[in-house]
Amino acid sequence: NIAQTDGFTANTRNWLSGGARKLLIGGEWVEAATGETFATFNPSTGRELAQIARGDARDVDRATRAARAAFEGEWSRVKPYDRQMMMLRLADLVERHIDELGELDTLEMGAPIARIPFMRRRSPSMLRYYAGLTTNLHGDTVQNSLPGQIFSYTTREPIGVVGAIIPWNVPLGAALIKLAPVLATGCTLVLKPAEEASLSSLRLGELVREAGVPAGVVNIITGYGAEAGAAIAEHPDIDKVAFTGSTLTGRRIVEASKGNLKRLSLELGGKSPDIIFADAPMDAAIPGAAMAVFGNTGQVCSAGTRLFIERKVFDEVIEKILAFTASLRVGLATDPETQIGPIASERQMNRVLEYLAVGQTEGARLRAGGMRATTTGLENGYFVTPTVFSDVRDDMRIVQEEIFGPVVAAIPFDDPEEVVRRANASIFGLGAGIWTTNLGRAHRMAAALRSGSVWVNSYQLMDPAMPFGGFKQSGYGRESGAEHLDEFMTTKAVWINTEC
Ligand code: TXE
Repeated sequence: NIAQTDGFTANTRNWLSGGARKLLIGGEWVEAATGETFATFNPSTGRELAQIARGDARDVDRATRAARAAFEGEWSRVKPYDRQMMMLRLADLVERHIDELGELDTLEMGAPIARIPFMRRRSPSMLRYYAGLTTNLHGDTVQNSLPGQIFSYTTREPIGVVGAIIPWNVPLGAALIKLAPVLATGCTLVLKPAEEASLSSLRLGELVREAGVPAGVVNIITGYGAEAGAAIAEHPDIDKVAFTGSTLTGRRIVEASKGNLKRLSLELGGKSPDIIFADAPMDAAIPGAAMAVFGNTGQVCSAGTRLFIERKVFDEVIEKILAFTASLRVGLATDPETQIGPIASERQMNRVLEYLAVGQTEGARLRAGGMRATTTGLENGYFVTPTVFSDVRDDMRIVQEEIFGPVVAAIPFDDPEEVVRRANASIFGLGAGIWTTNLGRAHRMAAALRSGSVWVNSYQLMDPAMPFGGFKQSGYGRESGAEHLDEFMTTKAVWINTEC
């Protein structure tokens, strides 16, 4: 395994050779209660990468007790200013160690190594943005209409112990987007990374301790969804669950969390429309629309998977999209030239391959890709060639269901009202793209599309200061932006009779 990491930082090589990775509970790295571990794999090669502790309900319970004790103890007395300082220290550590963190995501999830410069800016910025808000959290003094001298004010308090269950498609980013508001608001955390991609979360856990965050504030339980994840959703002493993942699992979490009526935020799946009008700035629209779905090998919840193209330019745009797609370099995630890495796991690759078969059975016309890539050097990894379908119907499964792979369905349309209706005809509502040089139309479309984010002449732009989340079955609650903090806080109303 170490040979695969040639060219990587010495820290990554040493860290990976450090034996089975443990759970972080109450500031200590400990084995799972059962002593069991599970294997995680490098999707570029199919080879085992590491053994990781297989946490279950008992470990979640231990972690929740540690998180509760920290919430009620030392952490509750840490001033917002000092939490801010810890977050800024952590942001510096994340920036300093971004090569290692990025390399772990490359090795374990298949994110192309070329992504690291982007991560270097984005990852610490999430912590820094919320650090900035930490000292600005406050309630209000409120005028009331009661007789007498009654003074009323509100305070905003941390909700308590947060369980965060995250997916494997953007491992470090998903961990940071949950961790930053937890630290900012003074909550404590039980984090469960996805079983396919736990390593960068575990390395982040070490940096959290190095930044001086007290023991028990951040606990990390690795393990399977049905064991560790379900135990978090059910646990009676967890106050809130922040979940990112499939709509199916989100629904299970809603059911499992009913026992203590946990607060929930759900960032779920999508089947986002990306709409190219005939007057689009084509030089930007062609690569933009292709990467809107092929970026991160299609494993993005807001990927632009339904590509609507105005009929009069349909053939021309498709030809250009096909040419751009053919130019994309599919390769090992560790190769700096790679643009499209592997699918993150064998399970996910098989799911994508099944959809490719379904698309052809349903009668869609395959224009590019459509198969596992098995060229020399890639044959043991989980590679799928970027795939373009045309001649689809709106009711086909490949047009309605989230595939979560590099697969786009191209669909002609004739007028704006029609495309709005068809774009909105989905159970999901996460992202949407519009490519046009008509400013008025851009605004009209942005208003009419039922989705949490709309990108005009761009796609997938994200920033810690802008909210991200879904309409309809893409979930509820927003991540990023100042309102994300509301999800982690609760309001107390205080009444003082000042006549006594
Ligand atoms: O997701 P899951 P999977 C979609 C995508 C993909 C499909 C399946 O369409 O093809 O989901 O992927 C944990 N109680 N997305 O199976 O199950 C699990 O351990 C509590 C979209 O990987 O949602 C992991 O940590 N937790 C998505 C996390 O949930 C449970 C990103 C996500 O896994 C659990 C990923 C349970 N019963 C997949 N079962 C997005 N919106 O970005 C599993 N988990």
